[in-house]
Amino acid sequence: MKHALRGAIASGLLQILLLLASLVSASWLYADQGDIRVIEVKLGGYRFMPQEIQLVAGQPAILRLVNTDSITPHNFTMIAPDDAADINVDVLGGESVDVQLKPLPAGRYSFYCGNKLMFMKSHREKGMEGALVVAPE
Ligand SMILES: [Cu+2]
Repeated sequence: MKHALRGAIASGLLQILLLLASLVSASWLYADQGDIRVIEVKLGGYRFMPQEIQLVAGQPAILRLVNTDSITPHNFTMIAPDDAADINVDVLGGESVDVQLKPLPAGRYSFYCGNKLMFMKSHREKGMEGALVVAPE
């Protein structure tokens, strides 16, 4: 009886371990297949770092927006030729947000922080702007 119970617990544990192992290997496979470049952009001190982001037309990319200020909320706004590719994302202090970039035609696209406190200069006026430079394929 005791042995049977122990056996049942052991096989239950084994099943859980196998399930975990399959989940882990599935996520590894996924990471292997995804060939998406992740570009980290820091938002802090009224600056973007880097201020210029280089891309190649048609290559998928993810922008990882990291707000390095602990309290000040920032924002990433970019107007694209195609409205569907526009970006307008808020990033709270200390947080980070991933944005999937839609494919863009070659060109230079300005981006900026759209935040502004009443009676104060906008973050953009304080220098919080940059450019996404998309090279032809
Ligand atoms: Cu800002």
